[in-house]
Amino acid sequence: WQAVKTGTGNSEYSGKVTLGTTLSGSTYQLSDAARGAHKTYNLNHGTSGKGTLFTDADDVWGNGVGTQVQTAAVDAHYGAAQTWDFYKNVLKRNGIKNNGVASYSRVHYGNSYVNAFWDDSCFCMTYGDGSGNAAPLTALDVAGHEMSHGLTAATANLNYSGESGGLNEATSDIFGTAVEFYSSNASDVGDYLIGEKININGDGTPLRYMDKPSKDGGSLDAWKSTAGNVDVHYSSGIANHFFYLLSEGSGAKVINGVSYNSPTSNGSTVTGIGRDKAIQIWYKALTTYMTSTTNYKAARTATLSAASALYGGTTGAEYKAVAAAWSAVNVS
Ligand code: ASN
Ligand code: ZN
Ligand code: CA
Repeated sequence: WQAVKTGTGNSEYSGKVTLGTTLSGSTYQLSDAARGAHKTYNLNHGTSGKGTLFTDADDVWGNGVGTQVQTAAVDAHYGAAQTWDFYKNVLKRNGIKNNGVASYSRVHYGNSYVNAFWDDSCFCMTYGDGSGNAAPLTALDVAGHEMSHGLTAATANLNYSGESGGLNEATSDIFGTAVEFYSSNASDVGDYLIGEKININGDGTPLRYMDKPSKDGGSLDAWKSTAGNVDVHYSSGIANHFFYLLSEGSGAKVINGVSYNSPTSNGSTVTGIGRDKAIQIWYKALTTYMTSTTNYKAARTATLSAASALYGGTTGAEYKAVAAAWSAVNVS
């Protein structure tokens, strides 16, 4: 027999969390019945197959240290749950495919693997242990980012190269960030930084910055004619910057203790409409107006159509803000 349970997790990045678990006989499993039965598996340093479903005797998981075997699983399982809840409660979407079916997560991929990824062929997320195995790539914004590659594949299916690839990457950064804000986790408060918890650069700096993407040394702040030729994790900067400007506006701002200073490429001043509306506009554009070949120019049109449909037509403040934010990143 099986029973739906709520376990306790000691995560590395999100403090003490509750986990959806299943009691099977006398053993607890990391299987979240309330969220499509999403499960988390241990690859135990392998690089193929599903691995082994995490089990536990007392339903208390991990010790908060990344090198402890269950801890990465706690963060990954929690991140998938928060993303599921964000889709359900904010996007009104029942899982990645809107059919109630969950993906699954695999942790401890390979050895000292400093990355995480979505694979559409297994419909699953995979996380490396990071350098020295102490900093698994399992933080909330990373989990939301990877799971949202599944969402993009199930909807607009933006090709993962050229400008559409940058839009694909930005969609994952936008929703990963939205998940971080949504979860209101006291140990991992919302910000417009990507990967600020995983110390991927070894010096405490984040992987990416949405207010001024070029701060990472490679990402584009604004569109230029060669945008389709740069790595998709750099051309994403244009849409990440658009999303920041649309949400928060240009110039200096402090949010949850983090200082931002977002420039515009055309000298304009952009006034934000708030993150909640910006999220709805991006989601409607992704699911209704974007296709696999959407480029930056078409993304402008798609988000304008979404703003018009959601918020009072082409004369509304939201429509005008979308136009202004794209113009501020040189997309016209
Ligand atoms: N973490 C990366 C991503 O999700 C992995 C990759 O580039 N394949 O985009
Ligand atoms: Zn990605
Ligand atoms: Ca973040």
